[in-house]
This record gives sequence, C-alpha cells and structure tokens, in this order.
Amino acid sequence: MTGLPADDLTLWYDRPATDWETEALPIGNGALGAMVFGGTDLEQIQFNEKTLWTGGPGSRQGYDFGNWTSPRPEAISGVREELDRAGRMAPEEVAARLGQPKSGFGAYQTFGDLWLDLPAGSPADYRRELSLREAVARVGYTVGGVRHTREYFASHPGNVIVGRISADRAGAVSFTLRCTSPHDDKRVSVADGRLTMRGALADNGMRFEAQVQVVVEGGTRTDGADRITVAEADSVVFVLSAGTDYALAYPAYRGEDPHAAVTAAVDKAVAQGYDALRHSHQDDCSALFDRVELDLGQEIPAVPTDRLLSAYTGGESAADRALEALFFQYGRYLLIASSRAGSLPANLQGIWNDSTSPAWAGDYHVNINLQMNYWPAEQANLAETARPYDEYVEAMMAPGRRTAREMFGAGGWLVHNETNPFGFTGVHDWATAFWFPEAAAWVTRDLYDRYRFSGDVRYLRETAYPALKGAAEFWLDTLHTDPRDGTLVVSPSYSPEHGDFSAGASMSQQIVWDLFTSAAEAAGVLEVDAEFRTRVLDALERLDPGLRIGSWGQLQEWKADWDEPDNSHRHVSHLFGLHPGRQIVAESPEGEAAKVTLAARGDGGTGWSKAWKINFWARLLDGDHAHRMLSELLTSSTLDNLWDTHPPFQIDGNFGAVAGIAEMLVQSQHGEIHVLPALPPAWPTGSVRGLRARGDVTVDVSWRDGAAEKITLRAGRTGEITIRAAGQVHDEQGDEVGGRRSGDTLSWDAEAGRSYTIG
Ligand code: FUC
Repeated sequence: MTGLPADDLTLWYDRPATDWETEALPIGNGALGAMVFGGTDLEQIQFNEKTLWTGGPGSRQGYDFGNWTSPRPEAISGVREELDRAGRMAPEEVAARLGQPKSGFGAYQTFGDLWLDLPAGSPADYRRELSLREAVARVGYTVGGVRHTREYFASHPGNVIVGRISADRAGAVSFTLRCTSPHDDKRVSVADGRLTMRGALADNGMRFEAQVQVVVEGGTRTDGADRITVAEADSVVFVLSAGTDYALAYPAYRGEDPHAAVTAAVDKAVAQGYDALRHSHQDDCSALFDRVELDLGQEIPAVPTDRLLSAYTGGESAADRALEALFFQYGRYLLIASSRAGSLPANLQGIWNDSTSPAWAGDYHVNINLQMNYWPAEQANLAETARPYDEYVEAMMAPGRRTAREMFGAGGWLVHNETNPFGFTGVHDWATAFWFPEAAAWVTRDLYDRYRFSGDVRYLRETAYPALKGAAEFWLDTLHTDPRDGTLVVSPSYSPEHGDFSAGASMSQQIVWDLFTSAAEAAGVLEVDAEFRTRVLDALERLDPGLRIGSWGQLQEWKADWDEPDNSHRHVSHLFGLHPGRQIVAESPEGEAAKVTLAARGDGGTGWSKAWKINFWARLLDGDHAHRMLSELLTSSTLDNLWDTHPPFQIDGNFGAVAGIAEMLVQSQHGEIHVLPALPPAWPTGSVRGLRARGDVTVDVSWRDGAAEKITLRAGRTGEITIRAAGQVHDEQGDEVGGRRSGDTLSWDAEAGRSYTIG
C-alpha cells in the first residue's frame, strides 16, 4: 500500500503515535534527536539536543562534583576497620558515614516540540514508518484523493533535523508551524521564515537556542509573531538546528553562545537544499549501517511492527526471525542515531527525552548502563560511535583525580555509581547505589578492549592508556590487605545495588583484575612505564581474584558465602569476569559455577538485565538459553516502537541485546576467534556479514543445519590470526595458507587487506 518503500528493515505502523514512550519513532544524529508522532491534524516532533542539562557549575542547588563538602579524614578507613572486624555492614550505615545528599546533579532536559497544525480531514491508507537503512521517518496518508507525505531525518554532516512536507497534487500543502518548550526563560521570534527559540535554563543559566527555517515551494508563507503559516504550497522543507553553550571542559563546562553555530548550520543546510542534504545523510548512514547484514532465515510478514511484536513467541516462525533480525539492526541504528563524534555519549535514553525530570535524570549510570550502551560498538562494526564514550571518559579524569585525592587521599582517578556531563565523580547518599569506586576501572578497561579490537597502537597510546593508567594508580594506592588471608581487596566494597557492604565483593575484585591485566598488557605493548608495570603485576599476584565457588555450586557474589539460591536480583555483578570481562572461561569450574548462579537468578529482570543474560549465556556457549533470554526481552521488556523498557524506556537493553546476538555468532575475548560459539537451534540456517573480532578481523559466516558452511575472515592488519575451527585456511585464490594447528585452534600469519576462508 501507499507507495512508500518497505523492506525487512523498516518499522511501520498503521496509525499515528499518541504516546511518546511506546509509539513515537526516533531519529537522531548524535547531537540532535527527535521523536516523530505522525499525526494527521496535528503533527508533533519532540526534539532534543544532547547537552541541555540542568545542574553542574552555576546550579541553584550548589554543585561540588559530588565531592564531600567538608573533609572526613578517617571516614573511609573507619568503615574499612569496621569491615575487617565485623565482615559486613548495612548499606544505610555506610551511606550515613560516606554519603551526602546529591546537590546540583541536574537532569537531561527535553528541548521542546515542533508542532504542525494541519487541515482537518478524514485520512485513509495511513502509514508511519522508520526505515533503518535510510535513517528516515515517514508519514503518509490520503485525504480527499490527495496523498500527503512527510519525511524526516537527522543529518550528522549538517547537524540539522530536516523535514519535507509534500503532496501529490500541486498547492495541497498547508499548515502552521510553531515551537514550544517547557523552559520558562525563553523567547520565540520569527523573521524571514525562520523561527528562533532562545533562552537560558533557570537552574544553571545554560543558554540554548533552536532555529527552524521554513522553505516553501509554491504557495505562500506568512510569518506570525511566534509561528509560520504556509498556505497552498506544493511542498515545504524545514531545517532545524539547536545547541547550547555547554562544553565538555572541566571545571566550568561552558563554551560559546550557541547562536553562531546554530545559525551557520541552518544557513548552510538551507543553501544546500533538500536533495543534497538527503544524499549526504544517506552516504553518512550507509557507510556505518550497511557494514553488517544479518540473515536468520527471516521473512517479514505484511503486518505492522506492533503486531509483529505481539505475535512473537520466540518459536520457529520466519516472522519471529524477522523481528529478531530487525531488533538487532534497530539497535545498531539507535547507536548510530544517538552517538556520533562531537557530542556526549548515549545516555540512559540515548538522546531521546520528552521530560524535564526523566527517570534517573537520563544520566550516565556507570555501574553497568553506560558501559552496556557501548558493548555493540566494536562487535557490530560501529567503532566510530564510541568516540563520544572515549572523550567522555577522558574528560572525567580531571574531576576524578580531585575526588581520588580528596576522598581517598589517593593518586589516579575514579568515578562512582553515576555521573552527569559536569564531571560528577563523587557520591550521593542513596544507600544501595552511592558507592561504586570501581566504575573508572570498568570504563577504562572498555577502552583497552577497543584497542584489542582495532589493534590501533596510537589509540592505545593517546586515549586508552592514560585513562587506564590513572585508574590503575588509584587502585594501587587504595587496595587493602585483608587481615584474614593477606590478599589485596577492595574495601569498602559493594556489589551493585545488592546486599551488604563487605571487603572484596567478587565484582570489585574481578574489575580490578581486569584493569590490572589490561594496564600491564598495555604498558607492555607500548614499552613504557616498566616500574609501574611491575607494581601492577605484583599487585595482581596478591589480588584476590574474586572467583569462589560456594556451597551450592554457585559463583559467589561476595568473598563470604552469603548467596541465597532463591534470590533473583537483576544485577548479576559477580559474573563480570564472564562478560564483559575475560577472566572466566566457559567449560571451566568457574564457568560451570556461573551457570549455577545464572540458573538460580532466573530469566526475569529489567530489560537491561535480560540483555546482559543473553551475553552471559552466549559466553557460556549455551545458544539455546541465550536465545531464550532474547525472547524474554522481546516478549516482556520491549515496547511497540521496539525500545527496551526497564520500565520505563531505557536504551541499554537495546544495545545489550545487539551485543548479545553478536556474542552468539562471534567471540574473541580469549585470544582466539570463535565463530558460531552459541548458535541456537532456533537459527538453524543463516548468515552474517561484517561482525568484528579482536585483532582487527572482520568476520562473515554462513551456516546450515546448525553448522558453519563458509567462514571468511578479512584481516585489517598484518599479524597472526588464531581461530577455533576444524579444517584448513585458504587465501582468496583458494591456495592453502600454512596454518599451524594446536588442538582445536588454527593459527596463521595474515596479511593486511587479505581475506581468508576456513574449511
Ligand atoms: C542501575 C540499575 C537500575 C537502573 C539504573 C538506571 O542502578 O540497577 O535498574 O537501570 O541503573
């Protein structure tokens, strides 16, 4: 119907959205985001600019980066001594000693809404869609024999949101465009078809500005005081850009007034014209999105996406495969749309937020959520989308050093449980979520992992290593000798959002193990800091590794065996070493214990928790259970617009699921490439092209009846590749390459730019 393009990578619906969270469709370019409703007499386009935040320096509440507002010289050592003595402490008791009320943390803000008041009519043949390949949202319907079409996209090269309103009859486009915002201190003005909304947030004085230029073809345009009316045009294009005076720069976090940049973006886009903008947008998105193709044997039925979702059971139908493949590619689309160089990383809602007080402030939780957002970046061949994460981590080091010094008297840097765009590296006083000094170690080991994927030594030297080294220095200064057994432990230590405080909770230990392992490797690769490397390796030897098998065969969450078999807490923190870490190997005693733990925790949880469990089961080489978790996520934690829900909407589950699916198909965390490590029976036949493995290798594989048919590896750099596979390796000419076999792995010397087939 409707003459609008359809393929299996399009979300579509047969009625307008009425609900922002569950129905509207997201577009974005990393800095700007919008949610399209597709109404027929009133169109709503809610929009965001990623840096518009209350809080931080200048906040009315007062802001000190979460650092203690008065010194507490013995506070941490006092808790440590108490833990040495008593073994455990209630979180409330620790929070009373180490926490403090949050002040000036702020929240991510909606920017505003663009409205199109349209002529009333009785629409027929309605269709609203989001094409992932084109990164375009469309609305189409017929009124009185005239087909009306609207098309929206968010251009990264142009830093604008573009809309085109058209009809298949000349002179049939009429509407009034206006802009609203919940922020009080603002002015709206109109001149020469350009609407400007400008103001400053009452809380922190952050300046913001949006401009929308309306360009008509045919008909008339009339500028009102705060709106623009178009009558009887053939088609209309609008171009919107927005910005703030935020800058990711400690300590003031302010830069230039946004007026000049917003004006320039809109002027330039208008001068380019619609077709040029659309082409450059398509080139930009295709260059990222088209790198990966996933075929699970899907056949997309001709039903709207909400019905595809409600019919989904995770069974054997080709329609279920279609939803899974769509969900995978949608996650990739969302990462491209919410994380591009030049802005902040994707927050808890990516970039999309219609509120002035979103859940958890729409912030950057670093006890898993921000990290999860970036799990797919490398594996799903979108490395560029992780630049904002890298820059954000780098920018956290300056405030994090101050927190390390003032709270712990330590060198290096840290960040706790959650943070904002203003370097909040200290604490608050929510007892079960205020203490997580391991977060810096976790985010920096992610940077090192990025190096493991790309092999880019310059990135390692300039970006990953300084952050890694600073995080390691903090822990070298801060680890505590456990009087019970002489091992080095984190103390006070708290397994995220669960149980009591203790010394040496498993996640704390596993994160520090990963950090030290990565830091020592990195110093070795770079041939720098020999003395530091020796200190790290010595500490690693004394470190309690956080891997204990408990009384019921479980991997223990704490150093003492406190786990309860009927506990189903959503955080399975003590499996960090299994995923995203690399400390736990499947089919080892710890791997088996991880299975016992996971089975006890069950398949429930919030959206992100289910997404994590896809990754866990994939790493345990249990494709069936990994697939079951994907099904759980789709049947009970996915909204009609295929957004993940905690509830409410939280984007980490979308990204965690992409990573999980990738983990089912290709793994490489243990120094060898493992193709189809966790292929579920539900996916007997299929293919994937373009997944990435560590060592700068791109993997294509097709499979039939559950077994690999053809594996092709493309080497990005010259060096040894090791794969766990039977058979031999051949080059593009079909000649056998001298492979070295060791057990079930095969290694050979690959040359940059060449492809190799295995079989
Ligand atoms: C962590 C989780 C919650 C939620 C929040 C944003 O604290 O435990 O479930 O995802 O982050």
